[in-house]
Amino acid sequence: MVAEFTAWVSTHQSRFEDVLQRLLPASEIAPQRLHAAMRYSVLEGGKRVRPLLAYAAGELAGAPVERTEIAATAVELIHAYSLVHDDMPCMDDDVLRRGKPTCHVEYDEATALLVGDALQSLAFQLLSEHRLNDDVGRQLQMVKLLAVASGSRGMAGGQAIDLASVGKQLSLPELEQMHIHKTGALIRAAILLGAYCGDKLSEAQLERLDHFGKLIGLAFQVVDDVLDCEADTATLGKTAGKDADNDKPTYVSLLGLAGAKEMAQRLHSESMATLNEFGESARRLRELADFIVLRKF
Ligand code: GRG
Repeated sequence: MVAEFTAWVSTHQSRFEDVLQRLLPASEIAPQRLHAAMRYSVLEGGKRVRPLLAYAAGELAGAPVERTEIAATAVELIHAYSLVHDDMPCMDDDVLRRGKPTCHVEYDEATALLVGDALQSLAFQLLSEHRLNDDVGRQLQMVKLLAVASGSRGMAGGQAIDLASVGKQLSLPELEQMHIHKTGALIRAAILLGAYCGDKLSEAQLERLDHFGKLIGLAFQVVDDVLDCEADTATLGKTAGKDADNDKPTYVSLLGLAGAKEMAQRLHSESMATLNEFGESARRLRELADFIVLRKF
């Protein structure tokens, strides 16, 4: 990574951590145990890829950073809720997440369920109580966008397909549909929500940005599948090799390791092409796309 990009990432990650600290309910406030578990599940962990994408898209769209980071927080809270629920015994049944015991292990199952519920509600509370765009219609559109991206036609729907596909052989288009929803929808939403906090982009440019989000969201998942095979548990901070153990269809099981890596490269190139017209102003998005494809964790 270029030193200047690394500095941008650290600055924004640390700024974002402060935002999360501030916006999450304090653990001294009742109900203390639930608030402590929410903070445990969100703070001090994770790459913060979605918030970084939102910051970068916000910069491209000329958005005030104070607005972008509220949208970024909403997306990250939905992401954190999905991880907490995904790790529960009724879903993936995992004990390790972000290098720590999963929420239901550290607390209990009922608390983990409530943590996910409360994080999801907080995400929408933030999107509706902070001014994110001077145009109220645009702001309403943002609320709907996150609702659709995380609901049955987005992430939760993708998870339902995932659960139903265990032990089955999916075709490439079926696998793609699953991941466009399960992983891609939220990544795509992070980029658009960041951009919607600004006013500099035309509708055609927003559409191109959305297409970038779709491609890089899928690339993220392909790389995730590769890492699940190649990386170790300590590096990932979550249990490696789970997909094969659970007999889940993945890009690696369908295309082989080399084929999956090739696909990630192809999606990366296609995503870069969508940014051509933005020139230098899309540099951060390009760098984040590189990171997504080259990451080792
Ligand atoms: C429970 C409704 C519901 C949905 C769960 C996102 C998801 C759907 C499940 C998570 C399981 C998983 C491994 C998904 C694949 C890709 C993914 C979202 C990985 C985790 O995201 P990262 O790598 O995690 O950005 P960090 O910890 O860095 O934030």
